[in-house]
Amino acid sequence: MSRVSLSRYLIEQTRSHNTPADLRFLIEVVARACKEINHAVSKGALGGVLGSMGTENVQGEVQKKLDVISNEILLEANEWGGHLAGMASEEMDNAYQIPGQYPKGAYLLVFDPLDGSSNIDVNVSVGTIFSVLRCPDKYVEQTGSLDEKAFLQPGTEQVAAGYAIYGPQTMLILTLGDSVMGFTLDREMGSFVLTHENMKVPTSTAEFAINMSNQRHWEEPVKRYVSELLAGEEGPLEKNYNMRWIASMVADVHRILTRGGLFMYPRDAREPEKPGKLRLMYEANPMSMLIEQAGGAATNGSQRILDIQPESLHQRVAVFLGSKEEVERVTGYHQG
Ligand code: AHM
Ligand code: MG
Repeated sequence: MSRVSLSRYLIEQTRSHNTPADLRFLIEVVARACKEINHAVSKGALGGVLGSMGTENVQGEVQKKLDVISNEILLEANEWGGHLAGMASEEMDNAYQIPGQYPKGAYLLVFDPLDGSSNIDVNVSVGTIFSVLRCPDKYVEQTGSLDEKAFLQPGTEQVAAGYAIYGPQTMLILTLGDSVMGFTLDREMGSFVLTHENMKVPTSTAEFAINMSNQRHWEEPVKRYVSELLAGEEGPLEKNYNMRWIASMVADVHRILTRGGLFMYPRDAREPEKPGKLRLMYEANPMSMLIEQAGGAATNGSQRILDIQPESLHQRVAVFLGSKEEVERVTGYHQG
């Protein structure tokens, strides 16, 4: 059987599902940038890319050299093609304006250039998460700067979302809104090949992921739920559960897309003014779209993540996502 490359898949989507040509081009450019990031990540110490920059991003987190390199790769790859009205990144304080000499397009690209970067120096999987929105007409300006409000759209408005995972295999996982497809990078040929068609999250699971060291800071519903998971067969759920925590959201979500599971990053009492650690626009929305497209669910404990109206670019959110039965159970505990 002939191999289906990402390019061929996208062209077929353009024909059969009327995927616009400029969206196809956008995904191709993002995929190319991910190959470049993969190259930089895989060089490790040989490329002199490990360690920190000695700077902090807008959230006050230490920036790794590879955070900054990955951000630049994505900006440079995407700024000139005429498919974007603007970009926003976890690593930049403000939205990125398309430089005046380049044409502007219909889409907005939002990304976490290197998620899980605290894992880089210890050689554990990291990844790039991205989300594509349409730029509302009223914000499309051919001159002048793009208003950041253009980005503040609920996750239901995403036209595409995905991530690249840089691990034992490098993969690109993509949804254009009606299924989830997984492509594996053929390192010799330099192309992404469709290897995981129509990825699905099983409805039930016996595996969960949470940073247990924060237990004492969690809210009551999460404390109750996790204590029931830990109680196993003898507890109210009458089932033994297994736990995994990679501390790279891409890697934890990838496991869930492969064999099911529940991922949780609840809000907690350490920083009460912040509703969780993860970012709505760069992490939660794209991952929630993928998980829902694969038959799973994603909430913040009280509502569907994709329905949340963002108020700011770097907004945080609590995240419960994965196999439907468990997401519904933990969400239910928040309700009563
Ligand atoms: P980052 O975008 O700065 O890498 O932070 C996000 C990461 C997620 O990949 C992961 O799920 C989480 O932070 C891990 O947090 P913790 O270190 O609290 O376990
Ligand atoms: Mg991140």
